[in-house]
Amino acid sequence: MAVNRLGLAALARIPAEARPRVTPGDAGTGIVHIGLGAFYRAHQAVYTEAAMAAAGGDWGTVAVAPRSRPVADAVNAQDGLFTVTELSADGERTRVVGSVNAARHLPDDPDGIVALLADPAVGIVTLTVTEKAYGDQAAIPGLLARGLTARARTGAPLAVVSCDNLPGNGGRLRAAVLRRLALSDAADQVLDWIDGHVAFPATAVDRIVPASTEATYRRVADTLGVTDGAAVDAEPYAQWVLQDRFPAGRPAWELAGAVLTDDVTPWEDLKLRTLNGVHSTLAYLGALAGCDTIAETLSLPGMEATMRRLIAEDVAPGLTPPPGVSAVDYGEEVLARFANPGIAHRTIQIAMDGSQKLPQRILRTITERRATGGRPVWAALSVAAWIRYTAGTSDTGEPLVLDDPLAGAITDALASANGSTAAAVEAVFGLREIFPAALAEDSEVRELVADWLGRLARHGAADVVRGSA
Ligand code: CS2
Repeated sequence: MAVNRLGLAALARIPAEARPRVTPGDAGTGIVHIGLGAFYRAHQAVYTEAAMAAAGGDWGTVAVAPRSRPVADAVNAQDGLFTVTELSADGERTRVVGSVNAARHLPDDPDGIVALLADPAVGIVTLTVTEKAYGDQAAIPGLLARGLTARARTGAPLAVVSCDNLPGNGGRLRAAVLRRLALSDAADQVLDWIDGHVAFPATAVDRIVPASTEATYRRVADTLGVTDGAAVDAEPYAQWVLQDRFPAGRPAWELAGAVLTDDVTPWEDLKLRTLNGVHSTLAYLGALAGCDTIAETLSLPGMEATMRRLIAEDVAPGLTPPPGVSAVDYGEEVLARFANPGIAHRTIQIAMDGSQKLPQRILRTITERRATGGRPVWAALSVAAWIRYTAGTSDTGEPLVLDDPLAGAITDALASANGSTAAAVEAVFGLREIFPAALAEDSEVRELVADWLGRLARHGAADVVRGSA
């Protein structure tokens, strides 16, 4: 039987419970999203669809792919539609999401995207562009600077919403855009207008969404009888906490389960340091031990106990979680989510861009522990695993790819150490873009990390973890 492509015409043949919750294309475009990756499709696109289903509003999305063209082409060939499959021990559930009106490929028409950012019908710009897109060399703040300059002429207010895993993500994005405007000699009127009319709310986002694989696409074809070139897999869990600053209005995301609040900080600290901190630690230890996925890594003897100690002894003491939430209970929930047998989240995917992730995920935990005189033993293991990972060889001698914007600097630092663990730690800690001076000069931390690094080199990650907790 020929399998048809997903699209408006195919919806009638799809079971009713798997169809979009809104009539696709009915809502006018009120949101521009930048970053058409798997995470966006399984997170913000789903929340916005649910919000429109509950309360309406012209909050259809034009989603922009900054680099990759195939996903934009697939979404357009499918009338904006794509599927999300929730996977868990209880089985799988696939459904079509209908909140995206169209996709655009940024390099094809940057001026068109600038015009879209200036369109007064658009009230919100959301972004999932990863940690490294906030630096001064990155293109996205420049694009936003151009868009806001054009928009200032219309005077229409806007919310620009970072959905990346960075602390104070809204403020960081604002600062990056303003730096770009300063370089371009922006008129004072533009800066004043941004001050009064453009909000950069902070957010904390959460859903485990691995990169799609052949299995993802095959599953959709098998269950719905259509092909979907933009299909994604996700865990059932999702969370979105947003600072409620939307000068041009917003979808009723709270009706979709989002938390709208004044202060996102306790949520983002809890999530970044617990979930993402443990995630990165598992990614480096697992990749060293030859594990392909996070779930496989977590099943190594002693691994769960080690992660529990990392959470309870190093992460939790320095956190002020949101009222009524316990960091240790949250950590248990995180470990259960990581064990989800349906989610094949690859260790090397999470290991990517460590230099951009370590500071907020692990180093802040170390700094907090040291501030009260504690010994961050388990967080030091995490740093040691990262250093050993960056050296490029797994415990079984397989090559490990260092996909990181600071790869050159890290590799040079390690080469200068000539194989000595203490020298390696000292050289890597000298990278000021990653390690703040106070932490880098803390000899107790250096010794802890060097000790773990030596043990990892001698015994391998699996044996070190088996014998440690
Ligand atoms: C992961 C995150 O890739 C990574 O670094 O830690 O993408 C993680 O899956 C999400 O933040 C979960 O919300």
